[in-house]
Amino acid sequence: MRKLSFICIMILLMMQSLFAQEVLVGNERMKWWREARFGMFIHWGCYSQWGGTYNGNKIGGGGEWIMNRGKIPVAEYMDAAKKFNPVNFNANAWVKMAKDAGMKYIIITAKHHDGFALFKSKVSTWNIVDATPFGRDVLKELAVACKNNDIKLGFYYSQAQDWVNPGGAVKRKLAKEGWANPDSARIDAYTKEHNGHWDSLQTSKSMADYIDSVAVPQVKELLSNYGDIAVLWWDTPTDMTKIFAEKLHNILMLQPQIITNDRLKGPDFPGDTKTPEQSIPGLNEIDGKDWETCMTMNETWGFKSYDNNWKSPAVLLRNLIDIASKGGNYLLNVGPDACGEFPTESVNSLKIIGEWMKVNNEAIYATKASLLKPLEWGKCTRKDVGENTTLYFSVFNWPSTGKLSVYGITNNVASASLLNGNISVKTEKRKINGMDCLDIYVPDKAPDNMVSVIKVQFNGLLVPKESPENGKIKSGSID
Ligand code: JFZ
Repeated sequence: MRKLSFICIMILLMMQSLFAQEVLVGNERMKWWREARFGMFIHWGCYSQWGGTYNGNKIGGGGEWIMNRGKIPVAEYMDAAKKFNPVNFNANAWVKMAKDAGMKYIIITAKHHDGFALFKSKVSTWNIVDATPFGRDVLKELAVACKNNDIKLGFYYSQAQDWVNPGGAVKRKLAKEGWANPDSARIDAYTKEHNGHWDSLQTSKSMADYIDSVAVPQVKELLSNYGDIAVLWWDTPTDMTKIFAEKLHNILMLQPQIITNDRLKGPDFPGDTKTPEQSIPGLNEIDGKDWETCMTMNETWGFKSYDNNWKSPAVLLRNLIDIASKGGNYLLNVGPDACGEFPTESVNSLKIIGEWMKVNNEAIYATKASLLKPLEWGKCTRKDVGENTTLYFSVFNWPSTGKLSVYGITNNVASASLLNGNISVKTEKRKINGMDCLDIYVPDKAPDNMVSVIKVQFNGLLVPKESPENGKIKSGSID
């Protein structure tokens, strides 16, 4: 009996250490990603040349969905690629814009739902080298430029939906756009009959054929021919089966350090990161898993010539800080045009964010969620340095009273300064109704016009008296 329990304990201990090793490997793999906090998403393909317009009609939805939304026949869509010639494409210029904005990685659509590969592929001629006059492997050039600039490169790959390579999945629900007389009964009947497809070429093979002859070999090409790949960003699991997902997932072994997201199939393939889209989770939604919010600068991922609903640089910057304050990453999208250039508004926003980052990036990189309750005047990120905590207060609404108050911190302050200009500021601790309050005295005028950061170094590790979960810390507020 004693022998048996000894064996049981040994087995348990072994399992525990195996598990610990696994977690350690995961943490090691995620390290750069967790420190990066800011990346660039690029949606680019032959859909970019349509710019959101088909036969003179403005087509709804993202520019990259035009083939589906417009029900463009496969042959017609492929024919148009013979004019796709983005002669102004310059990998170094793109990478430099990302780097100058303070971004640490780039994820580009290696293949979106229209099946068009931005790389030379041996298994489908529907790729930028074989199907366009441009004839250059864009991913090759980007891989070199990223390597030279110390930027990580990741690939978005639409593993299931493929509207051109036969057998690829097509989202079932049909949208009204592209129909001469949109009538929901007719659309429903058509959807039922055609299962979402609009061209017989799409159904000329089975999805299993497509997975084996296109998706699997292309992912192998992507993970073999472009050096170290940081991220494989799957998208839309339409009609994925467990077998399809396993085949694709297994290829990731080619790049043991690779990070993947949660869009391969569903909950049984969670990947490493959650992918909230176009939204920033609330504090109560953060569950300890790594997450990355992807977001457009206007309202489309792929280029649309007439989408002018641009978020301001200040909104984009505040999103980045909000996300960092909750422990996530910001994957901010650019949709280059048919010439291979970023829209002017995107270039401008990236530049402005980059200027801010030059001064204030230590409030972003390698920071963690602050654990403080929401502040009324800004956001807070945190770094634990050895045995001490540093907090970075990003002030969105500069106080007219010359003072910012933060509640619930008992630690003494070692130093406090504005990041911009490294100017020391005075702080004072007091009790208000039995609650610890830290007052930070700031100049009348904010040093930055969008967001100013105050860095406060504390003695000891900061443990808020009450955690945000039990909701007892009073919000920081301007007194
Ligand atoms: C997908 C794509 O269809 C789209 O074109 C773009 O690439 C985007 C980043 O990802 O769109 C989605 C995917 C998932 C959700 C919404 C849109 N979702 O889970 O709500």
